[in-house]
Amino acid sequence: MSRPNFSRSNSLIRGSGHSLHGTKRSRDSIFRKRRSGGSFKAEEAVFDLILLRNVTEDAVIKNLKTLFFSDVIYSYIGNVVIAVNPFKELPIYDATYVEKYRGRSAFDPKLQPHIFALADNVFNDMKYRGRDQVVIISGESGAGKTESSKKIMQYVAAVSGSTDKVNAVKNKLLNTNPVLEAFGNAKTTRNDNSSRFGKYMDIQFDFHGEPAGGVITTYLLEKARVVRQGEGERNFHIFYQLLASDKAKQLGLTGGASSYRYLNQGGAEKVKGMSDSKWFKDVVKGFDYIGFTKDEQDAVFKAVAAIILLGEIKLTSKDQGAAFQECSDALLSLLGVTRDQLESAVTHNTVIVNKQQVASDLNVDQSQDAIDTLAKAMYDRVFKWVYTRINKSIAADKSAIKAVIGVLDIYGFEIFQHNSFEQFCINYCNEKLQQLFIELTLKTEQDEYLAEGIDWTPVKYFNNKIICDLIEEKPRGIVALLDEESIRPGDKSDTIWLEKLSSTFKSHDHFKGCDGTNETPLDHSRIHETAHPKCIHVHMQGFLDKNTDTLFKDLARVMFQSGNFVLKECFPEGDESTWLGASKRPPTAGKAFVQSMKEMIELLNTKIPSYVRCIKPNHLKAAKKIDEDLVRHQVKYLGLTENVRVRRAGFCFREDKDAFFFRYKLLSPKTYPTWNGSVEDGIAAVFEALAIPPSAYQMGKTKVFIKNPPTVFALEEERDVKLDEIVTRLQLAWRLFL
Ligand code: AOV
Ligand code: MG
Repeated sequence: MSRPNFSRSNSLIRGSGHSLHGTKRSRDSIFRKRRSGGSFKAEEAVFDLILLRNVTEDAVIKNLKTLFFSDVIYSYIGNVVIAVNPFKELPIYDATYVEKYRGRSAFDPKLQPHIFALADNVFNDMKYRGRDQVVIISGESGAGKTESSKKIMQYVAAVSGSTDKVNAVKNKLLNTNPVLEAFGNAKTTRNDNSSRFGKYMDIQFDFHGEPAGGVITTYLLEKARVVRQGEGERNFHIFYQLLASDKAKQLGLTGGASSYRYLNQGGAEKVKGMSDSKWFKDVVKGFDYIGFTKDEQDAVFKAVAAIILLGEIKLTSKDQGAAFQECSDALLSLLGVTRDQLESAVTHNTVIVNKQQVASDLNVDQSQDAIDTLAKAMYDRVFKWVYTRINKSIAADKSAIKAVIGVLDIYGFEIFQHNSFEQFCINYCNEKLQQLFIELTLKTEQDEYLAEGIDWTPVKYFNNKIICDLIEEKPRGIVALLDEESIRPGDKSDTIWLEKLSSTFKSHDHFKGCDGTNETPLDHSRIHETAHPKCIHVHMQGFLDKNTDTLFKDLARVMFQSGNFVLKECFPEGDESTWLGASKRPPTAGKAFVQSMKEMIELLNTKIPSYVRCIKPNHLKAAKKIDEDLVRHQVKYLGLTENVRVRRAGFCFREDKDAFFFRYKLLSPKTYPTWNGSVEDGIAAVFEALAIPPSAYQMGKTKVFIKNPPTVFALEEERDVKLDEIVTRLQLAWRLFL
């Protein structure tokens, strides 16, 4: 008799009582040891944390650790996959592993936990039930989200069709990764390949369940990095890749990365184990596959090179304002503008007063700021242009799409020495996802109990809504107050805004305003985020500028005048003929980000969610090393122990009545070998035979729900014993017969 085909909703049993080796013998001995209260031993690690005998934080960590040191980096909490970053290549992603997990029942308990199991489950549910899916990947910076998202794409590509047409689509989709990572990722102190943008990608499937295309949505690129990098960090990869390529010289880039101001501030121009020149070739190959023309590629690379050279402009003061002291011809040629056009653009600020253009001079410092602003705006918009162009090439016709698998790979929680507007947004994004996780995990449970007519008392859990509200609430959240100050007429200053924050939230549990002490200096505030045991110091200075994010008209104009068609397309507001018309104030960066998060959550809510929770084992990026405090901290804020408890407080196991009875009917002499009664009565007889009290289970409309794992252990154990007896009896009968 084969194991029942555990469906997605009853997958809580997955890995049930299995040791690392998953054999019957070791399983039995584990149960017995457990029953006799034996201490936690290495070989007792479970694949599904729901099956831990005592759900404590220590037990969760020990279990993760035990598995990790046996190179089992994945485990489950029900249908949630936990992934501990191994920081080394493991031979568990090749074709044989794809075959191992392909088409197996969801999270087959005979197989080690794997992200492929989740991918297979998601793929099949999309293919055979036509339901839109989304895999939500979370965890802190460097925990393995981006790698996980690629494994999912790799699996889906491997198990879907292989006609020429489908292969062409798959090639395009897979090639978006090197391109987007080159433009949107950078080395930070936390991660050598850190995503500096949020990414949501829908893989679209046709009516045969084959990949037909995709659509990428991105969230707030950390553009400040273009002009400033912290110690040990780099600018976006593409800058270094371009410099390491044959193209560099043709574009007038004659120096190495360390000679350019926009690229050398972190003093980490090379990344260990990363070949910039090889990656550049992959970017070009990716562009080719996706369908970028050579002209488009050239225009994009010219824009990237121009940004590097913008950083080399030297200014000098002239009369009341500023002028160029040095500006390379190469830069002018890349931008396709004259020296006068560029000089005038970065040294003036034009405003419209009474339908007239009024230009004022900028001094050297202001002009330098204008150059930096231009560099950031160019990069941000070129990035947008690239992914929009990718979408044009990969998106399938709507009428051809049956269902999608979405993959969300955002930037993880991050806390640096200096946390500015970018970290504020990134951490808020993670708070939103954490909130969604809590809500959806509970909601799914509740919905099923409700649908099945099961009695149950909702379980209390920490809801981080209070932190999200602190940031997003209208009219008195941090972002609303920031906006109020940003658009208020008259002189603005961060100080006024900071004072407003301090007084508004003076008794808020998760906020501490500046008080001039060492703990909270004058330009700081502290926000107690979910991911941090203490408050995060947020350097609020500069928030107003970053929020308003104004681009002087002169800068937009010079870009619109550019001979580089990509840049021209990126700055439509530079068209002077539109300046006198009614102009709407663009939304502030903060408001736009809150809105984009709202839309993201709405989008995720329309799909069947699956979760990957990534854990970073150490900050050294080292293999075979677990920093227990660090892991404990993540287990805490990801709410893993809570998650296990919630699942167990409900019903740890559920199974269709027919399948359940088929599996366990041999446990009662009343129901085995023959039974003519109803399935419900038969199931009751099985429970009775094992002296399992009615309080231990409930009969839903279509499924049996079991409260606690020991009941499932008992059923499985008894079943193994009965099977042994049956086999022994058959062997005996066979011998007698001979
Ligand atoms: P992240 O996406 O979670 O961080 P990544 O997915 O970029 O983190 O992982 C960081 C690094 O860890 C990778 O570059 C790999 O070297 C290693 N790694 C992660 N997962 C695996 C795996 N399954 N097998 C082998 N190595 C792995 V961030 O984008 O910074 O939030 O913002
Ligand atoms: Mg990432």
